Amino acid sequence: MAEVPIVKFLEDIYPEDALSQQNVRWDNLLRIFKERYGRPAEFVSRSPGRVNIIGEHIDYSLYEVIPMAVTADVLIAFSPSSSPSSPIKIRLSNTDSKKFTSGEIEMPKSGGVEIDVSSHEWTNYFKAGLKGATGLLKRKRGQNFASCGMDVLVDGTVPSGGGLSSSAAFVCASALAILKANGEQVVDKKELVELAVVSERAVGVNSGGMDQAASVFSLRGSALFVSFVPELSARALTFPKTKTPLTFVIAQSFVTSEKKITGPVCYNLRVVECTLAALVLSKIFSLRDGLAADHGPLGVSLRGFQNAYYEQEDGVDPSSLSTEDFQKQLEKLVHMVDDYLPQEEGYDREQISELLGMPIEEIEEKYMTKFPVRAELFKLRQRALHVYTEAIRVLKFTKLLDSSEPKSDEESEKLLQDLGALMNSTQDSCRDVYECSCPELDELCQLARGAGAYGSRLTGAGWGGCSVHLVPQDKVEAVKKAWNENYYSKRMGKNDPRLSEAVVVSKPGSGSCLFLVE
Ligand code: NG1
Ligand code: MG
Repeated sequence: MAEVPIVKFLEDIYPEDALSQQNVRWDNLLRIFKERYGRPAEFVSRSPGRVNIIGEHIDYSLYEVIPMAVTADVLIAFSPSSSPSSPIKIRLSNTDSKKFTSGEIEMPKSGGVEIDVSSHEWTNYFKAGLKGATGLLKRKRGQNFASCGMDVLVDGTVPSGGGLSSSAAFVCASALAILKANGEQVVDKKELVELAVVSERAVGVNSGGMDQAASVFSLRGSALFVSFVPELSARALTFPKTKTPLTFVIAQSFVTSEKKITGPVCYNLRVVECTLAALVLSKIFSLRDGLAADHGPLGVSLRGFQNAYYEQEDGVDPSSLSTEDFQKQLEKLVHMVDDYLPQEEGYDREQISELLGMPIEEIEEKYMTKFPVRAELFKLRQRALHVYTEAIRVLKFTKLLDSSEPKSDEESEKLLQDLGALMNSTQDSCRDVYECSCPELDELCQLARGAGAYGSRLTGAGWGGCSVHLVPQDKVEAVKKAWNENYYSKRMGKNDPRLSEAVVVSKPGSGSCLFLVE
């Protein structure tokens, strides 16, 4: 069991070059807490944002992904209330009180946190964490459990709507704060991730578990290989030493990703399309027992289809599969999708109903009600093709990172090129097959490659937000220059404050922790 660490020094959280800035920030946080609430904060919970290196839009199909935490994070300073009150009160404010207005959450002793998803309030993410943590404590301590009241001050440096998962960082830090305030001595990382995934779904996006896993599990200096089957787990992936050190550069497109909208570009629609693709495939191949329920967001997944199909056809036990055989299975699945889901233009509700032998109403009720989607056509072919090919790319990427250290300059160069090529293919697939890029992200990638990046792609949900680039250290300046001259300067004024956070050279950061204020 891996526990969320309790730390006493900022050195345990941040890289050396970030320390002086972080010291100022933390002092500020603790000072404002005291000013606002008239008493000191007892703890700070912290959870970082993440960048996804490879494995895009496949976490909710239960395929492995490789994200890493960034230094930017959400801090929550808090102190539990000393005396019980009825109703229970949580006072909530943000260090940036102009942008985020303070609020108060009142809960009856019987529990029950109301979240008005339509309001898009920043406090919803705190409520989501509160709901999840309360649920966990009810299971552990009995249904009568009610959270204590508390004072809370939030400070976030992860840009919101920017593809670095500010939402997951906020939900994880909130849940962690609630657990600690209510006296949990140790917090299990896996439990925290699992509850944060479910919690975040309560605020309107039917997400996979990558962001929360990256935020909680990440270890400084390495990327994270996250698996969702047979159960959630994560291991550190270290980067090989290459001649020119491997650097990941993150560039903002400053296009806000509106992934919650219900139009054809919406995230939830992709989840529906992948789920329907899995169901249709399992019908086509007459899976004996249908498609078994798994922990995909809508109950069944493309990974579930893979396992069930090979179990039925070849009697293969998925848990004892070698990586090579796993890859072969995926390659065959790509051909199967190509043959059996031929319709480029998509499938309408009637066709899907016919293929599944299920009335349209039932399909809508089961898969399109909790998170409504608005679409005439469902592109089952393209979505399944992206998922299976992306799962292969993740396998290949992992193999490269796991391989032995390059022994010569040529080997080192080849390794970087191979890693970059996989990232570039992901971008192509996201743009053309999964349709989750946008012209601005495509342009940032083009410019970076032209200036020496090995690989460039969008990161996160896409449709805006951030891009990530594998750049040799000696080309970082050239890449930045290309963006400044051809992208940023054309879109924003020289003095636009956002420019200071447009490009970040990111080192893999550490995951969630609790800080004891002394
Ligand atoms: P963003 O929008 O970048 O936080 C989303 C999902 C992830 C994953 C990626 C695409 C949420 C909270 N997260 O990330 O689970 O599916 O898109 O790979 O919605
Ligand atoms: Mg998010």
